[in-house]
Amino acid sequence: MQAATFSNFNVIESTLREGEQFEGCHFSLDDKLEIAAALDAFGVEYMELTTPLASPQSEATLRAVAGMKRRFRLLTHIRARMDEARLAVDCGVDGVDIYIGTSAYMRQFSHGRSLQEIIDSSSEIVAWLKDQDIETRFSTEDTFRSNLADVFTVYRAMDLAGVDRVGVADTVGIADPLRTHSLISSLRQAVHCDIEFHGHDDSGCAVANAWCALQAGATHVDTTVLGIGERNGITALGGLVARIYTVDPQLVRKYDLPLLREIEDLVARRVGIDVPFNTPITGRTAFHHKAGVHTNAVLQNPTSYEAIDPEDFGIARNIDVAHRLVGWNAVRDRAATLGMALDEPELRAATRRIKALADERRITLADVDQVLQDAVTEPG
Ligand code: HCA
Ligand code: CU
Repeated sequence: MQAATFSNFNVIESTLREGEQFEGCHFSLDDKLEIAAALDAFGVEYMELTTPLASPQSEATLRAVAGMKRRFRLLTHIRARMDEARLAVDCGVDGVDIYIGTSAYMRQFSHGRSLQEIIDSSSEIVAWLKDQDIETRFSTEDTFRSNLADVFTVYRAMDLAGVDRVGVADTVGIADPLRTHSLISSLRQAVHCDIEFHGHDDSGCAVANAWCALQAGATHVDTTVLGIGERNGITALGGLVARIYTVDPQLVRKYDLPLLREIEDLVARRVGIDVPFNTPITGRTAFHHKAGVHTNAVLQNPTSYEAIDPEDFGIARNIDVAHRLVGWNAVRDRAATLGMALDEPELRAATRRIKALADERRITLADVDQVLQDAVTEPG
């Protein structure tokens, strides 16, 4: 097993902030409380909620979650503005995630502030928040399209100003694992505080990038359930858990793993989507074994074709026997499940019959069972 270069990591679950930015998402206050409670039971270390300035419901939610019995630390996501920081603290958060764009795009088309202005106003806010005993994070939106010398100047200044974490954001999903590893490794040398990674999935690298960030020294990763967020979203909680599990299952045992599926189903229902078939761990086909060579090996030892033990997540594997690729070992297993005593020649003959039928038409498990039944009643 590959050794992890880290022994612990923190999830900042942003389904109620980044996830709220997902197309068609319209969480009611009750939905948000239900999702927060589910993620608390799962064991995420942090939850990040939409800024209370966004709307009255956003503020009411933040106050309600702040008052909830919970284990996670509550964060909200604010711009570098004192009025927003004051409101956040008044709502009862444990910490704030401050973000500001440092790329030329953001400086020109968004807030229009210079680097020195960014540093000065943010340092003032951080100093005030520290006085209130509030955990602070400062991130640079669109980090990978920013001038890295500029970004590092800001990170160093914020580290000196006393932030608990600096955040790297791949806002448009252009980073790849090597670039992520390299940037976070350099940042690890440049600051003393913790490092957070937030990555979008536009080019399909969000989980891989988050993993590389952790290996390079990041301490916190932003996730959402099923990866929902702006456009096609960010690092998925389940995807990250799967990635880390394959390195060392102990690293994710701090979470209540069998709850993952329930939480994904809940969020999928609330935002009106299906859980995609190829979702790691919980996707409908994640533990579906089909080809004869595979099923034969899996029936003897599941790890031969499984990187993850589905039982750890309360999920059952599926050995598919109703198709032309079926092997006689899988047919024997099915016969045993049905309590039918057939010898090897009978099982091999039944397998040939199943393959022939499957070549004629799409067959089901009932067809397989019928072939086996016939083999029992008409031996030879
Ligand atoms: C956005 C902001 C953000 C912020 C990430 C962060 C991004 O919604 O545009 O605070 O680190 O992707 O840059 O989600
Ligand atoms: Cu984002």
